[in-house]
Amino acid sequence: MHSLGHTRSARRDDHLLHTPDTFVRASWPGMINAVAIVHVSPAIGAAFTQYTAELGADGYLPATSMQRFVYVLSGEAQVADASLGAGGFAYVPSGDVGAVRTRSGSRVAVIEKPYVALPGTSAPAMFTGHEAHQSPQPLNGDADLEVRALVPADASFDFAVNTMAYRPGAALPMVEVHVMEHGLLFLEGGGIYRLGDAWYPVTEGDFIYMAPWCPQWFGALGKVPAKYLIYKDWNRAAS
Ligand code: UGY
Ligand code: MN
Repeated sequence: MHSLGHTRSARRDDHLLHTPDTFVRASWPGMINAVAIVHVSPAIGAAFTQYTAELGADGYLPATSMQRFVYVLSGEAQVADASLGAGGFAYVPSGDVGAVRTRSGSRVAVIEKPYVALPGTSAPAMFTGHEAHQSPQPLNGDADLEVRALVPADASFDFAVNTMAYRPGAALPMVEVHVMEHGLLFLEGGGIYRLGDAWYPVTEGDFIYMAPWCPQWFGALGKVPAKYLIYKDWNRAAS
């Protein structure tokens, strides 16, 4: 049905809510049977890029010169010699073999960022994993809010990617205001997200960008758990 000009998408100085009804798909040079929805990039002032790539049969997303994190949302995908199903993920360092291939089709969340070296440590190597195999940690002792770290707690990494799962009724214990920026993709369920001075109903498929110091809070609503994938810059001094 026609939207009659209405959408939940909203762009403010310190945040962006990007809902599926407003997604615009484009194919870039080098992509084969694939399109991307860019959710956030340096064009909005972010220090990273995040997009959803939708690959059809025999689809292909070329490698990039930046470090890349790939999370499979659905279907199957290959990164280097690793085969990933839904919930699988891969980290590929800068300038490495980060192309994504699929035989039968796949939807993948992709995060890219120029690597910031840390003197005394060497850049991380490629690794893969599966979200379900990462051990859940309660946030501040709250068993209703589980965090799974998908990137190792190792200072050589300059970003973190976590999933956060909220049982119905669970909420962040405080309004956070911090220097790190976030890219957030809703995987399941929904609730109310506070961003800046606005409160938004949010649900599966929505994307949120939070700029540095964007006030943020979330409470899960409904009968099923809410889960999101969240990126933040990490392990480097603010400068
Ligand atoms: O890691 C975080 O900063 C996380 N707690 N933020 C969020 O969920 N909005
Ligand atoms: Mn936060």
